[in-house]
Amino acid sequence: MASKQVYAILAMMVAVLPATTLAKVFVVGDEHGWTINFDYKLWAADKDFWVGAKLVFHDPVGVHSVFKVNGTAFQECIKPPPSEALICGNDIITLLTRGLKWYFCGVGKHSEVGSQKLAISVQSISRAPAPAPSPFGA
Ligand SMILES: *[C@@H]1O[C@H](CO)[C@@H](O)[C@H](O)[C@H]1NC(C)=O
Ligand SMILES: [Cu+2]
Repeated sequence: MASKQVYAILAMMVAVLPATTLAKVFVVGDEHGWTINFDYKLWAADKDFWVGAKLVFHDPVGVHSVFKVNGTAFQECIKPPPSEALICGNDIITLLTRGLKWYFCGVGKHSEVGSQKLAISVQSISRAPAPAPSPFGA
């Protein structure tokens, strides 16, 4: 029966989920990339960031940049020295520790006016539930 197949497929998907959430690579902004006038708060809202996951910023050199900053600098868009910017065009950041992380673009007023800023909360892997029965409990 068709419904049995559907259940079988659903069961497989649930079984695969925990493994895929662990070493995940997030392309920030997905196909929009790292740019102005995109809602990164909304983008981050439905995602779980675990220690070990990677963030990829598609930040064209000379157009955008990435700064990792503290919460105060994030709120007030205080730019660190330019030497601290990540400007390789395809910056990959591995999330090494749990806690809140803040990033913004230091070019022009992209952070202040263009809302080009990303705040995420990284969770520790040791707190991840065991592979069964459901990754959505906590
Ligand atoms: C946050 O970052 C800003 C800009 O780099 C710096 O001036 C400030 O001292 C930092 N605040 C804390 C609490 O580290
Ligand atoms: Cu920018």
